[in-house]
Amino acid sequence: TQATHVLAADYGAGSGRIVRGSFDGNKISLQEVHRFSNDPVQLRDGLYWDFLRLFHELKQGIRKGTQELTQPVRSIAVDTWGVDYGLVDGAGRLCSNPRHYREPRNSKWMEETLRIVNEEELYTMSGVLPQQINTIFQLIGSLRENAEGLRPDMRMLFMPDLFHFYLSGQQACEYTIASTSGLLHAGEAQWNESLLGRLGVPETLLPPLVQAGTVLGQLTDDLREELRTGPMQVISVGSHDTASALAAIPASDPNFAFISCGTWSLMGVERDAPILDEQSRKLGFTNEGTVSGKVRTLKNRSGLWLLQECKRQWERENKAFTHQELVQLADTASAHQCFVLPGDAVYLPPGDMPERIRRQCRTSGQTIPDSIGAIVRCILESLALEFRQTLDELELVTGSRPHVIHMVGGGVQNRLLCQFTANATGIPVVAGPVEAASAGNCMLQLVAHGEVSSSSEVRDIVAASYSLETYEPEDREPWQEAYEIYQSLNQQLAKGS
Ligand code: LRH
Repeated sequence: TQATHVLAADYGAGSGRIVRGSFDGNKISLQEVHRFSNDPVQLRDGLYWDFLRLFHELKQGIRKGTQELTQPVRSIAVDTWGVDYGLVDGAGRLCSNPRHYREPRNSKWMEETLRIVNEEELYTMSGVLPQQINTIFQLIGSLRENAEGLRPDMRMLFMPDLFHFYLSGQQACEYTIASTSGLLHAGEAQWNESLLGRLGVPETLLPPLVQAGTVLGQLTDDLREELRTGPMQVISVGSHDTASALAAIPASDPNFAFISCGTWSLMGVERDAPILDEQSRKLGFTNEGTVSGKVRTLKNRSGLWLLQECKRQWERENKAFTHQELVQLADTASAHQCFVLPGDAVYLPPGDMPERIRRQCRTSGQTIPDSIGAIVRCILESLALEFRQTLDELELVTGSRPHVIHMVGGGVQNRLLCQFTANATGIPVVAGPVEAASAGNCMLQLVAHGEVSSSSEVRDIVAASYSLETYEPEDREPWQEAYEIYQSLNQQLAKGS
């Protein structure tokens, strides 16, 4: 049988990749055709994404991904990190490079917005936990500063929608990426007009919403000519990377929790309806959309970000290590010496992470990690303990304890983290696939082509296509003790802030 080929572009905050997915009717196989780093650029007035470079890389990926095939590539779809957007004018010109969610000014705009609509109300209206990175706060900032000079012909396009626009000429806003914004009605694919009205956001800014799996159009003639490719559809899949990753979770037991672990760690469960009560807000849960129009209730926390930033800092100090080397150093370091709170706001901006970690250990009266291995171990153990805490809290807000944790994303390559997570939570961790977002992206395109019928078939195909590894819990007692220390650290730091 002949395979169906599709291209998936998956942009993370740290790196991007273009893969070609080939489906033989039973299994999907992914081939990475292009990979690149994603380097935000600090200008005098703020932190930006380099959209032009990112679009250039997409073109290179299309060029490489369509070469030497007997069967043409049928379609392409883009998924990206959440919350960020660009503005385009009526002539389709990009008004400025999109801003980066790590921009410190966002905390000011969050405060300003919460003076108009308070935290409780915003949460129940939108289902999205107020966090300074959210689109809504960034948008209020850009409207108030009016740096781009707002005009009635302008449209706001989330990052994946922006790529899709320059690929196909079509403007649309896909539900899962819009669900990270705080601008929708909780759990629904509908702009929240009353909220927009109160905040003074013109409705003309927002493009029409579409569901994941919508064929937007064709690759433009200009691009086909430039890249020397045949016709190719442009499809909106779960264009939020976390939505695509969740679509590809190879779960057979419906009572599962997921951790999508990359720069961020997103941990939660899939549900029919959002959870909007005070307890879930106070515990820090948010509700975002899934590719089947449902909801995932999850915590959006720092993931490998701390480790990535430490690695960068050590490189600046001429101590370059690969991720695998860092994990080996951590493996031989002593266990349970000190912990940090990876989700603490001090870790949000880029910078000297080892110093911030040492400082948090020092101020909380713990052993100060004095070697690279000790710092990496501290990060990995702390992440696992954070997962344990999130699991307990998920049980509180949903009333049921998951039987298994499915972990996907780059974090899966970190075997120590997978094992620590099983140990800390006391339930098995099924690890893989690493490239879940790309796999979910490809699978949704196949659904749009009618080659795969349902989201459960998507999961079965992913399960059949990858060899997954299960980590059983070990060393329960020391991990329980560590968890108690972690919890008191949490209380101590909550009091201090
Ligand atoms: C992960 C992610 C996450 C958040 C963050 C901004 O890549 O998409 O779900 O939205 O980026």
